[in-house]
Amino acid sequence: MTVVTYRIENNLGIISLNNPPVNALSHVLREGIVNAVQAAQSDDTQALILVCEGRTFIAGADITEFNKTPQAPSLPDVIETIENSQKPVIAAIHGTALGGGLETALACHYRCALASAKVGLPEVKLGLLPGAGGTQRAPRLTGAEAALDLITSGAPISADKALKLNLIDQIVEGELLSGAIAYAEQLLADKAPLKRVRDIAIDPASVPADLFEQYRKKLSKRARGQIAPQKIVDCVEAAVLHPIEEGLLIERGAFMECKESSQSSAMRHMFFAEREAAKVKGIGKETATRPIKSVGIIGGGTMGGGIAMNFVNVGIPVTLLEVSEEGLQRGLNLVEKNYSISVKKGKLTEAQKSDCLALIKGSTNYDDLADVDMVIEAVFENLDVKRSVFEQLDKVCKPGAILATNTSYQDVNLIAEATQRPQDVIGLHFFSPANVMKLLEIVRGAKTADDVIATSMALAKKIKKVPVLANVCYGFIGNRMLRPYGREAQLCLLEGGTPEQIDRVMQNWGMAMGPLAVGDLAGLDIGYKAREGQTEEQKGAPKTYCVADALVEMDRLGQKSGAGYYLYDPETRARINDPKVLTLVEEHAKAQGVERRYISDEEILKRLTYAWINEGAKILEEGIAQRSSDIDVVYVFGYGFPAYRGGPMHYADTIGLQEVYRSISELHEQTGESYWKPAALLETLAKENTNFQEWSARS
Ligand code: T1G
Repeated sequence: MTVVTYRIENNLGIISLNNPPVNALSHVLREGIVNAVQAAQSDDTQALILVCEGRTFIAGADITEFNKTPQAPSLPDVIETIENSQKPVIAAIHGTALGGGLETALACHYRCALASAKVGLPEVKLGLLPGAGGTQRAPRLTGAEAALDLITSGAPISADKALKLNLIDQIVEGELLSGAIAYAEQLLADKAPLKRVRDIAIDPASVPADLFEQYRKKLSKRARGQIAPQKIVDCVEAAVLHPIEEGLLIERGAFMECKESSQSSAMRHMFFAEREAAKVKGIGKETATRPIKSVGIIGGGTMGGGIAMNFVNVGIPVTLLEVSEEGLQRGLNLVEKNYSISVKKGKLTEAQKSDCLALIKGSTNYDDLADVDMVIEAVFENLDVKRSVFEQLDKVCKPGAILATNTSYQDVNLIAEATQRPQDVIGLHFFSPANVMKLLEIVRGAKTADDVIATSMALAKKIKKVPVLANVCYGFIGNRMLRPYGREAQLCLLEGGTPEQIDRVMQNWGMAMGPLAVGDLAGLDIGYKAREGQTEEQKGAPKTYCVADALVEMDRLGQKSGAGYYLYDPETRARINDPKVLTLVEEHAKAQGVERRYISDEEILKRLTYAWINEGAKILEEGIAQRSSDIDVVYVFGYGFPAYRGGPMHYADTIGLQEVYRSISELHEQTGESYWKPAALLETLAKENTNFQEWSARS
C-alpha cells in the first residue's frame, strides 16, 4: 500500500497520506512527505496541499517507534522541509490532528479544517511534551497562556476554538479536499505570503509577569510528581524569552529527557495496555454483538443511578426499577442532583440535562423489563438477594436479553445458576461513582457466551468506559488485590505506623489517596458489614481489622460521620489528625500482643506495593486476568494508581522480578505468614530472569 501519494491538479500539488489506522508519522510516512515536498519545489505547481485519507489527519508520531532506533528523516527534519518550502503548503485537517500531526500542520503556511475536526497536543498523557516544535510554534499563534492550557492538559479542542486561537486559519464546508483546493486558490489569488509560524515573535510584555510561576504551582498539585508538565512550562517560557532556534534546542533537550524517563515509559505502556485490555483472547473482532438499544437497571441507589447515567449520556434509554415508589423517587432525585451539579460546573447545559433525564423511565414493576436488551442488577451486595433478582429476571426478560450483575465480590456463576440462561449472564462491575470512574470490570461466568462478552466489551467503549475482562474469583482483579494492600496498611498501623504516615507515604509515592483516607471516604462500615458475613478464616487475623472494627463500633464511619481514622472539618472536609485514633491503635496493639516499633516509610511502601504484586502474580497464574497489563489498567483506571508508574505489574517489571522475589521471600521468612509466600509465577519468572509483560506476551 502506498503510504504517500503526490499528484498535480491544475496548479496545485496534492500530498495525500494513507497510513491506517490513524496516519501515525511512521518512518515511511516521514520519508514520503519529505520526498513529495522536495519534488514539488521544482515542478510547476504554485501551492501544495497536505491531506490524509481514512478517519483522521495525522494523529501523532508513531508511538510504537519510540523504543526503536530513530530513522531519518526525523519529524523535526520533516517540519523544516515543509516550513522552508518556497511554495505555500496548506494543511487540510479532518478527524483529530494530534501531537506530531498538529506540529506538522503548524509547519505548514496555512491550515484549514472541517468544522468537525479537533486538534491537540496530548503528548503529556504519554509523559512527553511536543518534541517537534509544538511548544515553540503553538504559543506564537495562541499566546503563552492558551498554549500552556493546551499542552499541559493534552486535551483536544474543536476546530472552532482552534480558529479563535489562530491554530487554524479557515474552516471549510462540505468535502475537505475540495474546500482545501478552493482555499488554496483563494490564497494564491490574494498573493498571500509564505506565512511561517516560526517568524512570529511573542512580545514578552503580552505575558503576565508571574504566569509561569503560577502555572508551575498549579501543576505541582494537579500533576503532582510528574516531570513532563513542568518541562512544558519551561519550554513555553523559552518560546517567550528566546529566538526560536534556541527555543527548539531547549524543547529538544526537554523532550529527550522525558522520552527516556521511566514516567513516559510507564505512560506509553498504559496507552497500549488500555487498548489491549479490550481484546479478548479467543474471541475475534468479527464476533457478532447483540444490539443494545434499551437497558433496565435494578436498584436506584448510588450505583444504580450512576450506572443509569452512563447509558442515557450516550442516548440509550433506561428503565430504572426499584421495589417501592419512595425508593424509586429517591433514585431519580439522586440522578437529577448529579446532573444539576454538572450543569452548575458548566460541563452540561440545562437542555442536555433534560434530554438525559427524559431517557430514564422509573418503574416498580419487573414486567416493564420484558423488552429491554440488557438488565444490570445493582442491588444490595448479598448473594441471596441477587439470586432472587435473577430468578425474577429469568421469568420476565425476553430471550437473548443480557442479564448483568454489578456485584463487587459475589460469584457470578452462582448468580447465573439462578436462571435457565447462564450463557446470557455476565458481571459488569462498575466503580463508584459509576458515572465518573472509567474502569469497568467485565466478569466472565463459566457459561457466559462469547457474543455476550463481545457485546459487553463493545458497550463499554460506547459508554466511554475502559473494560477489563476477569474470570470469577473473590473480588475479581481489583478488589482481590485491594485486600492484601489493606491488610498491610492495617498491620503497619498496628506495628508502629500512624494513619497520616501511611497515607502520606502512599500519596507522596503517587496514589491519589492513601489507604486509610480511602477507607474514610468509602465508609468504614462497608468493610465491617462485609466481615459480618465472613467466616473467621475469610476475615483473616483480627489484627488486620481490629482497629477498623473498633472505629465503626465507635460510630466513626469516616467522612460520612465526620470522623474515622481522621477527623473531618464539617465545612471543608479537610482531614485532621486525631490523637484519639493513635491511642486506640496503641490499645489494640497491646491487646493483640503486638510490640509497637519504628516503621520506616520505605518499609510501608514496600509492604503495601509488594502485597499488590504478589496477589497480581497469583491472579495471572490462576488465569483470572488475561495479561499483566490488564491488571495495570484496573489499578490505574479504578484505584487511583499513578499512570506515570504504569500499574502494579509494570512497576514490578521496572524494579526487576528478581529483586521483588527476594524482598517478598524475605517478608515471608520474617513474618512466617503464608500470604507472603512468593507466588509460584513470580518465583518462576524471577528464576528465568524475565518479567510479567514478556510472560503475558507469550502466554
Ligand atoms: N502511534 C501508534 N499507534 C497508534 C497511535 C500512535 N500515535 N494512535 C493510535 N494508535 C493505534 C492504537 O494503538 C490502536 O491500535 C489504533 O491505532 C486505533 O487507536 C513528536 C512525540 C487518534 C484519538 O498521543 O489518542 O506525536 O489497538 O483505539 O479510539 O511531538 O488513538 O487497533 O492495534 O485509540 O478512534 C501523540 C494517540 C503521539 C494520539 C483515535 N499522539 N492516539 O482514537 O482509536 S506522541 C497521541 C489517540 C507525538 C510529537 C510527539 C487515539 C485517537 P490497535 P484507538 P480511537
